[in-house]
Amino acid sequence: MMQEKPPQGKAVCWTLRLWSVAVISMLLLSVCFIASCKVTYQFMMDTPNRRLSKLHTYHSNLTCFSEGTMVSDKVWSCCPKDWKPFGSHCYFISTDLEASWNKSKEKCSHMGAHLVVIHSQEEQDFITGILKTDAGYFIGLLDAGDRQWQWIDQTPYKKSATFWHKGEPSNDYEKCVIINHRKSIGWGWNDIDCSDKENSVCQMKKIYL
Ligand code: MMA
Repeated sequence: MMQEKPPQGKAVCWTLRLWSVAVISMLLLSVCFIASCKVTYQFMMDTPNRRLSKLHTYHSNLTCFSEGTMVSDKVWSCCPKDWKPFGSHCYFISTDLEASWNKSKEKCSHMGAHLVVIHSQEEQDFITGILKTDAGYFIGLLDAGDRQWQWIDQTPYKKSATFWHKGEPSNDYEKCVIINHRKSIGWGWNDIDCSDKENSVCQMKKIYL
């Protein structure tokens, strides 16, 4: 006659099973944790390099600057040769061929950049400091319809950080924006026809090494 296992044996069996599940779960979690650390590390190490090699297809020369005052927090930031560094960005004044807003936008993106986006008085002053007073320069600001101004990089348009000339924006059909200099008034923005041919300013993030 078969003898039934004592209930104690059953309990031991269940405890063993539970422990196995716990250990396997812990092992799986550890593997996931190590894998995610590895992916994060590779992403952090790789991002500047990937950007660098992508930018290398447009720009054969970079100029790098050492930033930071302490030896411990010194980093190198780079801009393509002939681009001007300011804050965390590089700027390029495109004057070779005056072009429509769309063409100007394309020219910037062919250099891994976008039309300039201006968010502060300091940035506005830096940019106007490197422009000629007798020309107009497209910036990355566009009327998306009904005078809804939109920056090309999708950052919010803040009215408090705009530099319109007095009386501008002026005409509903003028949907693109230039920076220009008005005699005895100074620098400011003017909305114009997007098909007008103008110079432009491109901007990209600095490359940190
Ligand atoms: C031009 C054109 C407009 C601007 C006015 C200002 C005549 O139109 O640049 O965009 O508002 O000048 O006088």
